[in-house]
This record gives sequence, C-alpha cells and structure tokens, in this order.
Amino acid sequence: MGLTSESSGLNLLRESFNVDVEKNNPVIALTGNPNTGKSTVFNALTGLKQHTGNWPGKTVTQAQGYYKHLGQEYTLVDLPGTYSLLASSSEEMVARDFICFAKPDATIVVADATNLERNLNLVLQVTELTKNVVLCLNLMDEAERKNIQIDIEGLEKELGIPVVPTVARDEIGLDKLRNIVKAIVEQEKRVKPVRVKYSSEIEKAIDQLLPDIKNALGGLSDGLNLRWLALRLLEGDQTILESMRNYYFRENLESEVDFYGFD
Ligand SMILES: Nc1nc2c(ncn2[C@@H]2O[C@H](COP(=O)(O)OP(=O)(O)OP(=O)(O)O)[C@@H](O)[C@H]2O)c(=O)[nH]1
Ligand SMILES: [Mg+2]
Repeated sequence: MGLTSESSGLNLLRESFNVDVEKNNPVIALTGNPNTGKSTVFNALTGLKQHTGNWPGKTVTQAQGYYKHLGQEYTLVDLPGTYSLLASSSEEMVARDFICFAKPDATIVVADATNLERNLNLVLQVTELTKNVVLCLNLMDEAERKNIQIDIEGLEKELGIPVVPTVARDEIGLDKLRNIVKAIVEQEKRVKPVRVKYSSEIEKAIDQLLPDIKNALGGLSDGLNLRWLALRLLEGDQTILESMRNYYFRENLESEVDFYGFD
C-alpha cells in the first residue's frame, strides 16, 4: 500500500522530525552557515513561542517555534548551522534530511552579507534541493560598516529567488521577510531558482538514472526531488539511501519495495 493521501504522508514524515502536525501550520525552515544570525531571526520571529529538544536519534539541538503573520500561524524550525548539505556531519545530515523529506513550505537561508561568496555555496545547494527559497541577507549593518555594497536586485536575478536584506539584531527587514514567506507559501510568488547545469556527461547520467529512480520508488516519488537524488547517487552518497530508508520508507511504505540496483 502506498500513501493514503499525499498530505497524510507528508504529515507522517514531518512527525518523524518532531514537527507538531496537529497545528496544520505551514512549515518554514531556517538554514544557513554558522553564525549568520539564524537564531536571532528565529527568536525575533517566534519570541517566547518556542521550544528546544534534540533531533530524533541525534545529539543535535532542535529548536521549533511559532509565529503569526496576518492571521496565519507558521511553524518555524531552526536548522543547525552548516556550510553545506553534503551530509558529512550530523548537522549537515539533519539540515539536508529536513529540507528533503519534511519538505518545508518555505526555506529561509540566512546569509552573512559581509561574506557573500562563501555563503552562496549553501544557497545554491538549497535551491538545488527546493525551489521555495528566500535569501535573508543578514548583517547588513556590518556590510555597510565595511563599505560592502550589494546589488540586491542583481542578486535576485542571478539566483532566481527573492532576497531580503536584514539587520536581524535590530529587527530590520523582518516584516518584509514575513511577507515574502507568506507569498511563497501561498504561491503568490513564483520562485524559479537558477538551475546548476553540469557537464554534458553528468547531465546525461542524470537523465539515464531518473527513470530507474522513479521506477524503484513507484508512487513514493511524488514530491521528491529526483534530479537531486540522482546527483547524490552519482556521487555514491550512501547516507542518502540510509535517510530514505529511515524517513521515507519507514513512514510510508507498508509493503516491500524492490530496491533493486540501489544497494
Ligand atoms: N551586527 C549584527 N549582528 C547580528 C545580526 N544578527 C545577528 N547578529 C549577532 O550575530 C551573532 C550570531 O547570531 P546567531 O543568531 O547566534 O547566529 P546563528 O546563525 O544562529 O549561529 P549558529 O547557531 O551558531 O550557527 C550574535 O552575537 C548576534 O547578536 C545583525 O543583523 N547585525
Ligand atoms: Mg543558532
């Protein structure tokens, strides 16, 4: 038996990450490099409506909170700070798995405006995985102090995602961030991130793998980013198979799936 419905399947997945699905709120993820101001944004948005625990099965701290904007409550999940989503540490694995399997309705990437180049690496990895992304360009006061000027519109065009400059410590820009998140969740704003194109050999290998992955997953492939999955498999990333078994199959699959070719 596959999913009874896409939404109940998604709720089961989200529950396995300790998300309170009873509330039926849109789920928003906060990700970013370490020390970029994620928790400052989290605290400013959620105030006292937050709680911390651990990620299931990990010693990594999980913070979740709620905020209301224009009558709608949102659940905000503060992911651990990471430089990448390549799953080489527990923190990276948590961030990757949450975005991949819990499928947040929007993901806010908090970046350090004084160190844009380094931060963009994670931004591109996130936009490769999900298109519902907004870039929160934080520490704009520091950037100004250092005479760093950023062409926000140009950046939006290059990346294909909305960019909101903020000074989270002083709550500057956060209302715009709330509005953009709402627009993404309600699909009023169509976000179309630039797609990283690989060499023709890799693109060909992705195309060859896609039908096999779809076939192996059957109906379970709904909503999963198969191109991204193909890239991880081409890299020989065993942790993605582990996570699929952990989060996806455990929660959704009641019969055997022939996982041929992926062991
Ligand atoms: N000047 C300035 N400082 C800020 C701003 N936002 C956050 N900070 C400060 O930056 C430091 C790091 O902020 P955090 O919110 O803890 O950053 P984080 O991304 O959650 O850090 P990790 O969870 O360790 O990855 C704190 O001292 C904040 O007060 C800002 O816009 N401007
Ligand atoms: Mg933090």
